[in-house]
Amino acid sequence: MSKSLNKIMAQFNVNASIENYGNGHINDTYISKPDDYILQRINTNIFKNPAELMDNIENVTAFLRKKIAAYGGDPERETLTVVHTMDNKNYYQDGDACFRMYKFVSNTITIENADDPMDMYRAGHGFGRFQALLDDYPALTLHETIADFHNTPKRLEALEKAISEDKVGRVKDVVNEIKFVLDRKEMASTVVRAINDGEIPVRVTHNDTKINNILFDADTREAICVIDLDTVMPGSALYDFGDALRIGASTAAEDETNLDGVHFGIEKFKAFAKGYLEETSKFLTKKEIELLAFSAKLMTFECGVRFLTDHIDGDTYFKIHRNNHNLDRARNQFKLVAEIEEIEEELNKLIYGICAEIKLKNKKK
Ligand code: ADP
Ligand code: GN1
Ligand code: MG
Repeated sequence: MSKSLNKIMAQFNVNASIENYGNGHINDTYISKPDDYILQRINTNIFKNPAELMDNIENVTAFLRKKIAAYGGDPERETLTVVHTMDNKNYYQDGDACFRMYKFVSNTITIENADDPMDMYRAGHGFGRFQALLDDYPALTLHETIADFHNTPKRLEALEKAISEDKVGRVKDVVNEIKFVLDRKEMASTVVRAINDGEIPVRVTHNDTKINNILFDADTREAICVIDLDTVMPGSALYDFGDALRIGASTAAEDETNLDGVHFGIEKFKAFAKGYLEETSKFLTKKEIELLAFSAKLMTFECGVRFLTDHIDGDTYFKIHRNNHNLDRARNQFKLVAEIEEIEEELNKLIYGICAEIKLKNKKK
């Protein structure tokens, strides 16, 4: 592979060949051969302060490592390990480019789209445990790596700005999608308002809980390690719960264009919620529980808004692999939002049913 990447690897004292890896939309990921290390080029157009970002990751993984050791887990497999450069830095800067390295967590798989609700149950445990382990981490000591990341009203403002600028002349082709968003403008502020009013707490959250951001054990399929920690910041548990269901509960990929095949799977929602609540119901507040089902709708909506904005802006943020890729993604997300609207009450009942079951089980113990 590229000679210059080999030079970068050498900065981390690793001499190996290297290949492209992973399906992320933001960073460039490579794997060493033999597969002992992951090298990533941090997307510094998006993450403007790599030093602060790596500071967050080092601190959070160090905290997790202690907790994992305390419960008898394996810190080498259950959280990421940052590899330092030869001069003991946690990333290497080569001109404008920034690279970091992690130990490769072996014998694991990633799942792009869960077909089996049991995988969603395990994912729910994975992200729920992550939240639980970080429950006593001092949230406000973390840097905000992307300002207002899940501030949905601000995401709408960005869309409105993109529409008014219409930089690449695409607005005329997306009037239906724009209308879909503007018709739902009111719900956008629900979580931000609840945080500002002190109705729901600020917690340490992951903020990008796509199912492919968990490593599952290749043999047992247990969710063992939460990865992609760039957006770990102060946030709301609702962001993590909702965002995980956005693709996790869908019957199709995020960019599926045949919308007849894109549905919000209730069984997968239920399975994820059960796993997540088994880890978190003891500390989530009443208001958070009340908004869990809503958060799946909100986070799917927000991501659709971001894809639509990027399409209108000329595809400058998310990696695209074909024409109209961001528009396809946006339409896919809006199809899911429309479906969740139809079943939101049912989803709420499922949440309360699961909470009651967990309470009963804990009483019997
Ligand atoms: P992005 O921000 O671009 O999504 P990720 O950090 O999620 O990048 O990494 C992309 C993919 O690389 C993941 O989905 C996973 O398959 C793989 N990966 C990342 N880190 C590790 C690791 N430490 N061990 C094993 N696989 C990893
Ligand atoms: C990006 O990095 P990745 O592919 O896990 C994005 C998320 C979006 C997601 C949509 C930093 O996640 O917020 O929900 O794409 N990450 C960032 O698939 O913007
Ligand atoms: Mg990722």
